[in-house]
Amino acid sequence: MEPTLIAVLVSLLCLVLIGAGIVLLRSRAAGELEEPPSSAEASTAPKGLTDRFFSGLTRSRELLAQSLGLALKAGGPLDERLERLEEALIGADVGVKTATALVQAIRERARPDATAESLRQLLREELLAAIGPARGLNPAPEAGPLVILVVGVNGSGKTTTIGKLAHRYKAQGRSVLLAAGDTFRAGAIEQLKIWGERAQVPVVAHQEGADPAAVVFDGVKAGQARGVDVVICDTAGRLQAQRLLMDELGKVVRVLKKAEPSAPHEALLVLDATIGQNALLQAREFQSVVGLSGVVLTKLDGTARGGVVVAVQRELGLPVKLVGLGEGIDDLRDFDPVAFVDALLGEG
Ligand SMILES: Nc1nc2c(ncn2[C@@H]2O[C@H](COP(=O)(O)OP(=O)(O)OP(=O)(O)O)[C@@H](O)[C@H]2O)c(=O)[nH]1
Ligand SMILES: [Mg+2]
Repeated sequence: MEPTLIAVLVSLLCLVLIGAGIVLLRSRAAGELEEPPSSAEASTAPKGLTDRFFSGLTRSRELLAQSLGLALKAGGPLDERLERLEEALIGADVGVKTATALVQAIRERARPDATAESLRQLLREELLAAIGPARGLNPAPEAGPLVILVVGVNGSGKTTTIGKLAHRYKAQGRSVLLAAGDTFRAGAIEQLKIWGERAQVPVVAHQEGADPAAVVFDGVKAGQARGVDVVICDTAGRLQAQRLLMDELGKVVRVLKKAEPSAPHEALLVLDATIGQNALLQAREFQSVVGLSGVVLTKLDGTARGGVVVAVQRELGLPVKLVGLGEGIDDLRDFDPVAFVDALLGEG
């Protein structure tokens, strides 16, 4: 065979091989694009805050909607309609005292022939007045770190909230330090350290069984020494009836004040939104021992009994400052009274 012919055949062969390669690569790429997204990707789709309030409060809203619809729409004397409204509010975990006060306020403003819509509007206004304006977390003091103490009964979501809060402050460019004040429950220190890693913030911890007051003292001192912006102190879950543990919490606060007299600048009670009226009892006891500055309402994404928010704010004067809408690090939001009331009344 002529050498030129061989050269032509070899070049032809190369061209065919290159062409086949390109076709193969293209079809692979197309195949990859056509693959469905993995479940992990699918589950990270963002969801609007109002939507999440709305779905979190489904149970409360449904309870309220059934009886509220009846109470508002049915004919008959205004007094009878308002009585039914009061029952509906109690059924939605608003609490007897608060329901009575709300209905009394509506009675004073409603016309005898009030339409269902005007009663609903009055209820919306009175609920918003009872809850009060949105209240964010307290600002940092003039000098030294903002010290946040987190308390509540077992499993209410304290440690998870601390992890989320640390992440939020970090995202705002603030430096954070966590103090592992739950030395009581096995595994609690490790759990906080895991949240510290996730949020990429340091954790000050002693051994299990150590004095929690000493841990938070060291946490605040370390925060001051390192020039940290925010120190968040975890504490062990305790029932409000456990006297010894409640006394221990009193000591934690006294010792915190030795480290920094103006601390804690924020004392947050973490309440599980699924427990309803029991939240009021808890709040009262913790309030008397700690002097709370606000409430974090967790698990509002579950089968929440959200009406209790109104009672906590009105009867204890404690603002709900934050809400937990899931177990993830981003699932913490400022409490928005308007979104909340509209979700409760079904106006999402
Ligand atoms: N769905 C949902 N689950 C939450 C939320 N916050 C916390 N949890 C879950 O509630 C459980 C208890 O949370 P923790 O943060 O350990 O509660 P804790 O108050 O620190 O508990 P103790 O330290 O044992 O008193 C965990 O399974 C959390 O994932 C929330 O907003 N929504
Ligand atoms: Mg905990």
